[in-house]
Amino acid sequence: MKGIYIGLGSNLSDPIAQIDSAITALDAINNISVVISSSRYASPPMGPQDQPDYINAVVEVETSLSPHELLDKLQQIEQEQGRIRLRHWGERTIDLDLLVYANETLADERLTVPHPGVASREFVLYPLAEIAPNLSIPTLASMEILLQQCPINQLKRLS
Ligand code: A4P
Ligand code: MG
Repeated sequence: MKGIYIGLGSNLSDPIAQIDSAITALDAINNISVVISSSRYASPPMGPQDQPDYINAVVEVETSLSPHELLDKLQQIEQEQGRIRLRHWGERTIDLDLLVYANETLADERLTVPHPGVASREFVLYPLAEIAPNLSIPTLASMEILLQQCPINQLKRLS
């Protein structure tokens, strides 16, 4: 199935390389192929300001995996890349979010799809719109309206 979108974000340990290797790892998984990838985008952190700026991107994948099976794979990649080699264990170098899974909507203790941040986070919405300008996201307004309602703030598309 196509129409499945994954958001990637990193602000530690060479964020661009983290994004690139997560995309390579995704594509290398059986039953997942990356169809298209957005540009990389830079933005100041949402949340605590005493942390580095983020790099974000969105990819479309084609997969036969269910939403929960796909989340398992995303979390595996997070675990493989998710720790820098410092004492304080657990510093996250990559975040992988399942943004949209075709026309499905679901909400349980592990997974909410569409991801609740899609419409309000410019660093998710703008890269998504770059690769899927006409996407219709279940329960949400058209992409055109979503973009109008989401200020781009200091988001920068990297060349
Ligand atoms: N989960 C539920 N739904 C989903 C979904 N659709 N996709 C659950 C992925 N996971 C989903 O996630 C916590 C749990 O959410 C998972 O175990 C899964 O079962 P997490 O990523 O481990 O938790 P977190 O890092 O604490 O997430 P939190 O607090 O939601 O933070 P975010 O949303 O990950 O934000 N600023 C910029 N500019 N760019 C960024 O990318 N990212 C963050 C982290 C903060 N500021 C940022 C950015
Ligand atoms: Mg996450």
